[in-house]
Amino acid sequence: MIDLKYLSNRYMINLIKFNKRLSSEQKMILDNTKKFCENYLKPRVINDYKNEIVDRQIFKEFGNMGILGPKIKGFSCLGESYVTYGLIAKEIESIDSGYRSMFSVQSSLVMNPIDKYANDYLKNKYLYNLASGDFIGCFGLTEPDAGSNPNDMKTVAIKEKDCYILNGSKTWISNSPIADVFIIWAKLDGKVRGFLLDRDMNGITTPKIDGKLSLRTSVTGMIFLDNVKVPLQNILNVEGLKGPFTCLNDARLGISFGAIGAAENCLMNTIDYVLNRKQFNSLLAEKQLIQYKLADMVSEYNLALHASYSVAEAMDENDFTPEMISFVKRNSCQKSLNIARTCRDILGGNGISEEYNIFRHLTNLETVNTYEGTHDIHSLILGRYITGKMAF
Ligand code: TGC
Ligand code: FAD
Repeated sequence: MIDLKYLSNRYMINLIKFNKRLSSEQKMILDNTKKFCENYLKPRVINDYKNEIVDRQIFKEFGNMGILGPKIKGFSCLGESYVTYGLIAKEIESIDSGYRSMFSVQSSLVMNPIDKYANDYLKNKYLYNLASGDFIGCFGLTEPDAGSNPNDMKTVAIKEKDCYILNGSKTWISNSPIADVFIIWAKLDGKVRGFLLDRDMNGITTPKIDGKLSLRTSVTGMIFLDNVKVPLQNILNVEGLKGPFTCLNDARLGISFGAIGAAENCLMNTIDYVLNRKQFNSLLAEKQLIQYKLADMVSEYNLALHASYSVAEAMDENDFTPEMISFVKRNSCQKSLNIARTCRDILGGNGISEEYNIFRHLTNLETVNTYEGTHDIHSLILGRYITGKMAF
């Protein structure tokens, strides 16, 4: 019997339901993901966040469920659609954005470029172990002096007779301190190229970035590359910025669903709260101002979810443009941040307590709004699409 609870919540926040459009296979995957999130991630999240605990076992559990690299065909992966990928991300991020980061970096930014651009030897060597969660991967694009403009990267690769030599540094890299596999973007003869590095190679150091007040369940670090010798076969078969950006297209779609998951959790907790909290002799749920805010938030939640769903469908049909993805990444992050802020306000003092989860989602969403292209960078991508003029 298929449990459809993941789409029909206790409170009626899903105004337009799309469960009829999902296959029974998709419903089963999502139902299992929801159960895993409730039973495994939810009980640990407050402690993980408070103490910045990042547990490799979480990757293994994702692997046991079979959800890592869900778009990839073969290599023990699901071979599922973008819609399924997005809905899995939404479920995970309804618990915490950091857990979704672990899932999406591994899936979209590490397994995906290996599947798309690596040779068979590398695919066989790494994809099974990444799918099972035995290996953890990271994606090194951002540098200390090249964030929004990765084309300005300083990391270089030089070709020698029997290897490439890589030098440079990357910063703000999810998973880098615990990674076994590194997808590194570097310039070779002035052109951006991707390289697969292994923890065993000499010259790689990956210090953790301390003092993060957001995304504390996911570890972030730097990567220093000091004359790292990389075998010739470890170069990816793609040239230019379209290499990293074709991977980022998938990851940004995941974020557009994930952020809505965080907003959904804030909304559910807030509705629960106003149905129990009395002020001035009646429930907060009976106040017109509260209902007005709920109506606004539920509208934005539904609009964002359906826009993301439509873009995922377009990607499944291979009939999309990157601007569609910028539109939903930007919209979902901004609207979810606004929802989290309003929910925090509705809970009054309790809104800042860890017990209600909302403040944690709010601080996480500040990161989600920034990484994989900031809100304003996506505005400029859309502005270029609308006017044909570059304003970067
Ligand atoms: P531009 O001239 O626009 O493009 C250069 C080449 O790249 C191609 N391209 C794309 N291809 C596919 N999909 C996309 N979305 C693409 N965007 C660009 C383009 O077609 C062109 O190809 P070709 O063959 O003609 O050379 O490049 P630009 O230098 O003007 O860049 C513009 C800009 C600002 C849009 C770009 O730099 C950008 O998006 N910057 C944002 C940086 C960013 O998103 N960084 C992400 C780092 S990774 C990360 O944050 C992971 S967090 C993960 C987690 O923990 O969950
Ligand atoms: P900057 O580029 O310096 O931007 C600062 C501000 O200036 C922003 O508001 C931006 O919108 C604005 N701005 C920039 N250019 C313009 C312009 N032309 N016009 C107007 N305004 C502009 N990167 C990876 O490669 N891999 C990862 O795994 C990864 N994980 C991350 C995890 C976390 C927790 C965080 C916080 C970041 C992560 N990043 C990762 C890096 C992330 O992608 C960058 O932080 C992001 O792209 C922005 O770059 P920046 O921080 O250098 O900001």
